[in-house]
Formats: sequence, structure tokens, C-alpha cells
Amino acid sequence: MPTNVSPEFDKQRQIYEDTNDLEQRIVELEKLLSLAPRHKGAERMIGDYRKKLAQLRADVEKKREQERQRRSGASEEGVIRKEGAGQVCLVGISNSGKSALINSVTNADLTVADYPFATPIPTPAMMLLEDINIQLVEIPSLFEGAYDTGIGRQSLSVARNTDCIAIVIDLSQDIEFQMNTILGELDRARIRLNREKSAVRVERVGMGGIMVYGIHHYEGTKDEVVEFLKKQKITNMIVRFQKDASFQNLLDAMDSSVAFVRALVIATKGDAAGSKERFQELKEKYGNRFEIVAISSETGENLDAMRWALYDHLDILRVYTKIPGKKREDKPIVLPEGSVVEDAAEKVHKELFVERFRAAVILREKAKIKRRQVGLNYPLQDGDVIQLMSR
Ligand SMILES: Nc1nc2c(ncn2[C@@H]2O[C@H](COP(=O)(O)OP(=O)(O)O)[C@@H](O)[C@H]2O)c(=O)[nH]1
Ligand SMILES: [Mg+2]
Repeated sequence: MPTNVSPEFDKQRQIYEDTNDLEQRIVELEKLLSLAPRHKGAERMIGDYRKKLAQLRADVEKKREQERQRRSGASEEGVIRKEGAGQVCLVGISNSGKSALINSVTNADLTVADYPFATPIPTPAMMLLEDINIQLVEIPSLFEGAYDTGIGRQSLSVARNTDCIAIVIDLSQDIEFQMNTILGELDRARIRLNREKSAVRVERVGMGGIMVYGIHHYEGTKDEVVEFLKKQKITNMIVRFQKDASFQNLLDAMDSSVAFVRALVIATKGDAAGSKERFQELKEKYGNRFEIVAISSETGENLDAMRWALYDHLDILRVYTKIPGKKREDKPIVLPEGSVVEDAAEKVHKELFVERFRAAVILREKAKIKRRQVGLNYPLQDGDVIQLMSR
């Protein structure tokens, strides 16, 4: 034990050692580390405490995960445990080809049948895309009134919590009927598609009255917003309009029961009679709301384009770490689009790294400048190779 530690450190060490509660122990240990001496002789001790801290954090994470699992088993039946880099939920009416689609791009062997409800419960399967896995989930077919049934409600709760909804439209059946049925049930489940969640952000605050920012993005006036909020008996709130927003956007932002999910349309059975005409109709009527990809599970047509369209709609990016002089890692780190170097560093080395961060080198094969040294706030792009350098 090094003798030259401060009295504060000694005192804090006692507090830490006397604390039993797992989460509180983390707090006390963090405090202890912040008081630790910086000299060479203390390095071993600090290293040991850091290891201990990492261990405690892992324990807490494990405990939380167990709680989550217990809870989801009890109250959120039907929510499929997410695996892989992202989850896509397939929704469509009966016999639209959902199971056949999943079978054609995964190792799954779902029942493909021309009778309704061959897939009775939400069913996941893994799709490999280059170096990542994307989880596809088929939910039981929708019909008008599905939301009023137990299994329908359960299925729609999967769609609500997913990362992306693929609306499956059968090109051998009536388009309008399918779309109306699907969009109608999603709407009743309070799932909004492709709407920018961040167009409006509201924050309930304890004081300060009503503050409105970015009003030029809003279709109405500031007075209208304030008056509306007052009518709702809201006296303290920060409202930020970040993109063009309507009154409905404002309502949605205030209502946490509304889920916002990215969506696209996969048109199936591109080989069937009349499919070309129906695809045209689909594009004309819905092409401005959704990206639409036509496929055939039967012939395998366009399946690759579909995989990438699904990937694009997950809004994620892949970065690869590399040690100088070695090949880059094969497995990417998957991050949300818009992530910066710090997000990648945190994912690799956890929090300890960020303090010791010196610089990162980004290698971008396709870019004009193929190698650049950057800081923690540098935005990442899909495919970036990154070398993290610490002190
Ligand atoms: N012609 C053609 N038929 C398909 C295709 N995909 C599925 N089917 C047929 O459509 C019917 C329903 O398929 P299934 O995948 O079980 O639909 P689900 O109810 O949406 O899961 C079956 O008879 C399939 O053989 C396709 O790409 N082309
Ligand atoms: Mg099915």
C-alpha cells in the first residue's frame, strides 16, 4: 500500500470499502479514483481499482439485463429480443409472401402456405449482410380489426418496438386494400411511419415558463403554441422546432404513447401475372412516402437490393478498428448514424479510454484524403477504418 496518499483519499477508501450497495459502490469508487495520487508509484493501485470498477459496472449491467428480461416476460409479451445490428419487422396481410421472403434471405425454414395465418406468432430469423446480422421478424398477418385481438395487439407491439418496419405488399393482389388495411392497423396501434421524431422536441421543466425555439420551422405562430400549452395546463416547457413541423408533429412530440418507426415497402411476387402494372400503381400512389423495392422470392430477383434497402433504413453505420501495422478487424462496430469518434472509442474501450484519448486516425479508402488525424467529435461514415491512439 503506498503511504503517500492524501487524507481525503484514505477517508474515501474507507467509505468505499464500507459500502455494500452495488450501484453506490460504483459511485464511491469513481470518487476514490478521482482522488487518487498521480505519481508513478500509485499506478498499480490505480490500475487495480479501475479493473474493479469495470467489474462492478459489468455486474450492474448484468443485474439490469436480468431485471429487463424478467419484466419483459411479465408485461411485454410479444416483444422479440433484439439480436444483431438491427431489427426489421415484416408486416403484411395474409399470404403476401412474408415467410417466403424470410426463407429466401436467411437459413430459416418458415412454413410457406397459401392458407391464412400459417405464421401464428411473431417469428425471428437472422439475415447475414456482408459482416453483420440483421434480425428479421415476421408478425402474424394483419387484417382489419387485428388490433382488437390479443395476438394482433401483441404482434403490433413488436412492430412498435422495432427499428424498421417493412410493409410487405403482394403484387398479385389488390394494392389499395392491402395498404389501407396495414396502415390502418399501424395507425390504431399509434405507430407513426417515417415521421421525423426530432422535428419537434419538448422537454417538461420545473420552472422558466414556456420557451419556444426555432419557431420559423413551425406552421403556426409562437402565441398559438403558448396558448395551446396553457390550455393543456402546461406552464413550464421547452419546445424546440428543429425541422419543418406541423401542429400534429407538436401533438405527437408531447404524446409519449406514439411510436416513431422508420419504414419502407417491399413488394413481393414480382414474377406474378399483373405484377408490373401493380408495381407502377404502388409507386405512383406511395412512392413519395416510402422507398419501394420489388422482389420475387420465387426467382430470387432483386433480393440483394432489398437487403441493402433494409440496411439503409436501420440508419446505422459500421466502423472497423485497426492496430497500426496490422489488418483491420473483420467484425465492425455498429453505431447509429451520426455517431462520432468518441462513440466508437467508448464502445471499444468503455469510458476509461476517453480520458486517455490522444487522437484517432481515420482511413477512408473511397475519400480524396485517405488518411486523416481527427479528434473525438469527428463524424464517422459507414466503412471507416479507425485507429485509436491513447496517451
Ligand atoms: N409467384 C410467387 N408466389 C409466392 C412468392 N412468395 C410467396 N409466394 C406464395 O404465396 C403464398 C403465401 O406465402 P407465405 O410466404 O406463406 O405468405 P405469408 O402469409 O405472408 O407468410 C404461398 O403459396 C407462396 O408459395 C413469390 O415470390 N412469387
Ligand atoms: Mg407467414
